[in-house]
Amino acid sequence: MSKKRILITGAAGQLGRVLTEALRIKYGKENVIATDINSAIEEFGLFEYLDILNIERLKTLIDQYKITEVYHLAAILSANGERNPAFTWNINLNGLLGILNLAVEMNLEKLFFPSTIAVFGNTTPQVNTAQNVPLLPETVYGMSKTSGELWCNYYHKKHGLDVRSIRYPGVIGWQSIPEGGTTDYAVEIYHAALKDQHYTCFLEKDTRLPMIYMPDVIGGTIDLMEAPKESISIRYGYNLSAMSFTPEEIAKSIQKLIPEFTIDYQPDFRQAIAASWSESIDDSQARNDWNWKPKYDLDLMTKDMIANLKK
Ligand code: AKB
Repeated sequence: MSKKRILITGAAGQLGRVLTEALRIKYGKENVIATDINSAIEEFGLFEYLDILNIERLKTLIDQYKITEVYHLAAILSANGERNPAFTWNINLNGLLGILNLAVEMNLEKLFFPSTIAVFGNTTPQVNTAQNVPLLPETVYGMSKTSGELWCNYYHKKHGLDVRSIRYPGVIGWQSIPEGGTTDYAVEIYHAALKDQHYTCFLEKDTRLPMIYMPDVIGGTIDLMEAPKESISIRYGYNLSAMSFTPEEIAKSIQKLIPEFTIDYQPDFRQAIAASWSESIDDSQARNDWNWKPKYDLDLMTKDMIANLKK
């Protein structure tokens, strides 16, 4: 096996920034190349401008840096996706197809594809959603990720590609404010609690969604990528679960530390998106296959978020 050299697409995004740093700590700064169309992260280490639809450029970078693994994070999320469906489909699905082809052509050792709870839809059982359920997503983002999962599975079966994937819940972290997602409220709320002691939520107070704290996402993603090939039984997206809560419950968790914090609710178009997703997830397959186990629950996360944001 050749030396591990990683390329990350979408590295300037909410997850990309933190994952890039974690991979650099684990595998060495010189072995992790961050790419994005946003150059905000170029000061932190090896960075290359990359539009993921420019496959020739990606091919050059893989060749130049002798890349062995790609984490393909670049994507347009659920809420922004609804504003421009055709563009979203092009970035999310054609971007992935280009990378899947290159991965086979250039003999990449591994590919990571982030999927999402947005693959679930109104026909999916919403409580303790099992791994294999009807998928009829309501958003173009969900459609692109559902199709992406199928393509990953196909490339594994047809070409033996070692592609691995997780259906991420809403990701919460203090490092940046996410853009264009439906679960973004659960990050915005902490910033607002510290700045204004008030937050106006764009979801209804009782909308329960699966969520996960950043250290668990990073740990889980790296654990999946490090797991022995034989233990990976799913080549589309692994269900992953850490916690589930409503806007009212996260507000109460914040009030334990900031008693003056208040919240009100002005649901917008994102409410219908959230209502089509699962409330909670059965992730027993991930737990059995590669020992997935989250460390953070809601109150532990709130404590850590507030402590870090105060810094
Ligand atoms: C979004 O809200 O669109 C994302 C997701 C759940 O994939 N955070």
